[in-house]
Amino acid sequence: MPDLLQIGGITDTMRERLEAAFTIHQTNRYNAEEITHIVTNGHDGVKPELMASLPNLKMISGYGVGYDAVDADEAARRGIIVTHTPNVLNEEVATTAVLLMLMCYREALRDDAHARSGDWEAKGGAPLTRSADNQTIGILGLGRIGQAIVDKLAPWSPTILYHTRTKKDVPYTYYDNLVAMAHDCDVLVCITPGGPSTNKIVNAEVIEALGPTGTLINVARGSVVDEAAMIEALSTGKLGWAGLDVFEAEPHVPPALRALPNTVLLPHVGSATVETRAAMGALTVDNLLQHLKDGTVISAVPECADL
Ligand code: A2R
Repeated sequence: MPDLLQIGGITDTMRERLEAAFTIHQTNRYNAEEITHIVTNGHDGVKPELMASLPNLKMISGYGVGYDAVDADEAARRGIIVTHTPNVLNEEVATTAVLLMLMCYREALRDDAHARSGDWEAKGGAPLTRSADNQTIGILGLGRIGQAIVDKLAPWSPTILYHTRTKKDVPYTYYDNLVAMAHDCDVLVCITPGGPSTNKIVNAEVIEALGPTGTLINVARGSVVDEAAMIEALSTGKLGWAGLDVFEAEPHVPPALRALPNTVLLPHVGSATVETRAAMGALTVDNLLQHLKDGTVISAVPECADL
């Protein structure tokens, strides 16, 4: 049986299906010459030195849509096919984005603490919050998930703005300038890929343009936002609220951020439901098994589409 290197965890269902077709090796014990396939995830990816050390690698199957932790250009150059799991997580990540936005607007954490602590009975009702209806929402990265977020927001009657590198054929207002869009919106939702082209694209200038009544939602990658600038702005009132599922050096969450009441912090759970993770696991394995069968895959990353 061909040899598969497993990086990070896999579910029991994935293991059962993979064991029927591959000999599975863990990262601490394998023969580099023998490895032809890798299964990994968006966080761990494949380190450049590891990829370079595997002369017979043919395919990398990633569990997750983001593949910034794999050098896909180098893989394509070597004829190694990289796959990911687009689409099957669109709705879940969109739900997470909407959840974070609603929790910021309606102060769900503060009010939960108010009810739970007994303060309601002892001190009276909670202060008013802000309505999430009729807001202007800027989407940074209007791809598969960005569009799902827009669709899921419809009941709150938003005005949608978006910023991408190329204008799309959509009925929303396009901004080629991110600072200008941040200035014009109430909520900025980050849902681009990670990697060098989006590194700290949400910088101090963008954050300050979003402003004291603005809300920053990040369900993309921690690298997309200048975290230090965001913390400074949230601490000094230059930015209103932040709802974050991703962090620059996750799982580390800076103590200064943890202490801020105007934030909602989630431990990178955008796609983390039983149903969606099962679908992602199935596609991750389907890609590997199809490659074994006929050399093709279901969902190659764009860099490897022509291999
Ligand atoms: O820039 P375009 O026209 O290629 O549009 C893509 C946009 N995008 C960017 N926007 C601004 N500046 C950039 N440097 C930049 N790079 C890419 O992000 C496109 O509208 C969107 C990505 O959409 P999809 O490729 O369909 O990705 P999907 O499935 O929505 O997932 C997005 C990311 C993943 O890579 C994970 O990191 C995260 O969501 O969970």
